[in-house]
Amino acid sequence: MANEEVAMAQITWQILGAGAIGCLFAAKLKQQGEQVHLVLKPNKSTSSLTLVNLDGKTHRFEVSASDKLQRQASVILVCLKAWQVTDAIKQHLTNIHPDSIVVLLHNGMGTLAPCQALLPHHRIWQASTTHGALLESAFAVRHTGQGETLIGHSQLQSLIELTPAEQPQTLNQADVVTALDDALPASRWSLNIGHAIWTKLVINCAINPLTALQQVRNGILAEAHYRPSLQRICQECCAVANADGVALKTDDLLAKVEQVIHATANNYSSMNRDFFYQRPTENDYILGYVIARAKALKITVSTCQTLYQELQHREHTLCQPPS
Ligand code: KPL
Repeated sequence: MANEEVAMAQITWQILGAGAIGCLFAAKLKQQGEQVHLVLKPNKSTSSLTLVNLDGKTHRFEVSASDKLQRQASVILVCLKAWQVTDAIKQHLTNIHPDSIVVLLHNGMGTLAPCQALLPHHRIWQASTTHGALLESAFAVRHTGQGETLIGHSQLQSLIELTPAEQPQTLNQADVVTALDDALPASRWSLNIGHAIWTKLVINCAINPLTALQQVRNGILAEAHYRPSLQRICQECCAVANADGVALKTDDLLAKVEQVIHATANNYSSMNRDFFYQRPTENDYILGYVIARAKALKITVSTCQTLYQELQHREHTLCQPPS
């Protein structure tokens, strides 16, 4: 076979972040025979990953892991908390190969612009997943809910994609999405990733703050007295998204939020757990992002603002060392 007929470039996956979603993607890719490297915090190490699949069967995989990104063309899946992303990219900057594709896969918004500023010539994609995952212990993940993963890039990034002469296309969209879809279906390319990311943002704006402040499971929000608050949050976010050029409808969003509340009724939201364990939350990248866009677009978002401030106050109080 002639060289140019080699259909698919070998992908190396580097996963930044070993939380539930990072471990799920790493383990599923390993299960599919993909080459995976886990990039960990300096004080962490592992040589294996455990995966409990939806059918209840447990699998264990050997995995390469270190605190360094390997400098080679790869797909870098960023599965960190939103507030960790920019610092992590700065920290690993010199090891990011010019041909690597960076995929941001986290809750919240607001990391794309700083990442683009740090990596102006790289392909930076965004992804959103509805798969459920639970980290049962370090590097041991349970796949708790079948979902889908959408991947795409902003219009600015498509300019980079459209200049093949400048962009050595060692990996292309189809290779990456096919490999992901084989490992963790359903995964697909989205021509309107902004829509998916904003929809997930609104779901997080509705569910995470209320479940964190009240310290309740997601399912409690199905009680009728929460509906007006959920509706106001959806309305305010929708106005901001629309003004930002993303076509969303309040009723559709509310229906999506209710669907996620039912599907994850027994779960604690990530912000609920961050509060519980007194860890920093993603408030600035969830409600904070909506409020920042609302301010720039001169839109009033009083319910989001009140919740944001309440969370900020409680987070600050919780994180104070005891006197
Ligand atoms: O993404 C989530 C989170 O907890 O961060 C939801 C969808 C709300 C599920 O709990």
